[in-house]
Amino acid sequence: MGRFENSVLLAVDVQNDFCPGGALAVPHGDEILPAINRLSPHFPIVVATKDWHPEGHVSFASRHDQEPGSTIRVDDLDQVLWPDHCIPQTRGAEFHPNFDTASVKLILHKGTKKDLDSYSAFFENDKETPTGLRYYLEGHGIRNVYLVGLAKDVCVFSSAMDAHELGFQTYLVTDGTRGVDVPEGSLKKAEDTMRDAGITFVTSEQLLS
Ligand code: VGL
Ligand code: ZN
Repeated sequence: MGRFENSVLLAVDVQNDFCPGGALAVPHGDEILPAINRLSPHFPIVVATKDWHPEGHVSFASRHDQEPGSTIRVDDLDQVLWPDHCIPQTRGAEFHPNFDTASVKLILHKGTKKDLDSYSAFFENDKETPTGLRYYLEGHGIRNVYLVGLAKDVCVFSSAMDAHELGFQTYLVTDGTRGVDVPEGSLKKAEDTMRDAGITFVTSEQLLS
């Protein structure tokens, strides 16, 4: 009966492309690894996601002859455009080499459809198509979701909001995540939205003391 009984550590997109030197680098993104590696052995289940996009993906600015950072409408959805990133079989799509994956039970690939993006680990960006993670977690009796990973204001944010809305007790581990803040202002907005929704912000030290 550990203290993280009925809890999952959800490590979102801890991939080279989101770390310094990567295609879509999150400032200081690699600084989250010590906290994640300290936490993961304490959890009965660790799930890690990978952003996993085919070439020519709808989220790539290059596909639309636009600059990264701009936003366009695609199929009635706002789509932020990014540099090409997380293409299977590239180094950028691999987990960061310092991510200790020994405790990872499930690796979930998301954003695999060429014409539909997926920020959240639970639903694709149409907010309808499930990834199946909800049923996996419910099948394991999980009630609490602790989030770490990248980026705080994009995929971690969407995953946290969905976890909360699906009825999981949801925690954001603040030293286990960093934001990209594209477009500018999105980091503060995401933090405020998560806090206002009732998501609990904790540090890894609080969790382990
Ligand atoms: C992400 C932008 C585009 C993320 C994924 O993992 O936060 N951000 N694709
Ligand atoms: Zn992506």
